Amino acid sequence: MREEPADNDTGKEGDVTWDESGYVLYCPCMGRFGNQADHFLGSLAFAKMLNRTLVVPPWIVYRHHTPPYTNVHVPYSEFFQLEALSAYHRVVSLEMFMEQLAPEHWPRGQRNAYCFETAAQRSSDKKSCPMKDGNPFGPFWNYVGVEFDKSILFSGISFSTYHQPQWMKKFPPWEHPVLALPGAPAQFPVIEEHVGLQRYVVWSDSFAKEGEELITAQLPRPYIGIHLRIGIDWKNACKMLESGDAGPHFMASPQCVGYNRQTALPLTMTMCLPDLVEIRRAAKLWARKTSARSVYIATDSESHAGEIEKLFKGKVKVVSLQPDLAQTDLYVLGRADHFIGNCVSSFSAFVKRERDAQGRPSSFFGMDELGKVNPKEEL
Ligand code: GFB
Repeated sequence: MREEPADNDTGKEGDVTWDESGYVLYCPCMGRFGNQADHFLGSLAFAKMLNRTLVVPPWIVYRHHTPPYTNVHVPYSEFFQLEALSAYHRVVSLEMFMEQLAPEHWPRGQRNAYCFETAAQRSSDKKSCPMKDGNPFGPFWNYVGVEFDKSILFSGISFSTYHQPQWMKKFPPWEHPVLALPGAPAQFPVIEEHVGLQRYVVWSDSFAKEGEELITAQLPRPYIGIHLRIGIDWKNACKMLESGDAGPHFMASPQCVGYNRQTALPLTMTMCLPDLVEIRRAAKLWARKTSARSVYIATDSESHAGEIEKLFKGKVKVVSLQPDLAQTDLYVLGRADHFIGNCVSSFSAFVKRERDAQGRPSSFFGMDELGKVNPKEEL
């Protein structure tokens, strides 16, 4: 990973100038926040590898059960500092790119889409990139009023560093200034080499301020943060482990079983979908080890707050806010004195990477060696 400071700070929201080295533009069209964050890190590295400015997309938030009952596109800088990314590489927000650069440098009529030949096979003429087919693709490009004029197909290359020379040769910036892609030019989950890029993903001052106020008001330290990914979609996903087809690498699991398939630890059902026994065990263990005074439970469904409260016999405060913004949970989990995450979830992975970058300890359900606590042992 090359980490010299970027030479041209386009991360600041002000006037931006055109970068002759070109741009990478993509739709974060796979999965929800955690998936999008994994893809973002890989895309950042890809843009740096090609020495092109990364056009930072908004987060796509699926608000289909609560108002406004549609996709919401949240600019990156609502949650994170765009300028913090500039310490790694040149970036510009998609909104700024469209407002200040596209009218002159990427005008209507000259907007090329780039995609794999295999992706174009799905289109009716088999020659067009499926940039706007379906949700979230169509709404994403509509958000910035983009129609594509022409498709440029490629094959035999991947987004890895191995193919860097081919990308440079095939798509020189003077002929192809804006590489607009239907999806992230990155793998999921994020590859090991790019995990450390999380350090450039820094909470915005206003979001951090709100988060700190919440922690001060609600969570006496030390506190442990717990991520319960136990909702119905997750239960269905974890069922794939029962058949044994998934193997140790399943969604975000390389973060805990190891990135090398040959040496990866087994992935168990308890790691994917901890039951109440495991949740209680881990909560009790880590609360005791950290002398926790409170426990924060972030959840995609039920919080089990009552059961966890009982475990501590009223000696430890148990808080679950179920906030409107999932990022509030991410912030509070990130700041905990200890974090217990779900190894398979990319939502947990975001928290784990941030905590690693800041030297804070984490563990995963179903994994700690220390887990062999005598269940009769009281706090
Ligand atoms: O973040 P994410 O990609 O992580 O998607 P996974 C899970 C989403 O569920 C989050 C909500 O972005 C949140 O919107 N969610 C999960 C939570 N846990 C919590 C929580 O503790 N608090 C709050 N507030 N919200 C993948 C999906 O999820 O799971 C894929 O991205 C697919 O699309 C797969 O559905 C099965 O990696 O956990």
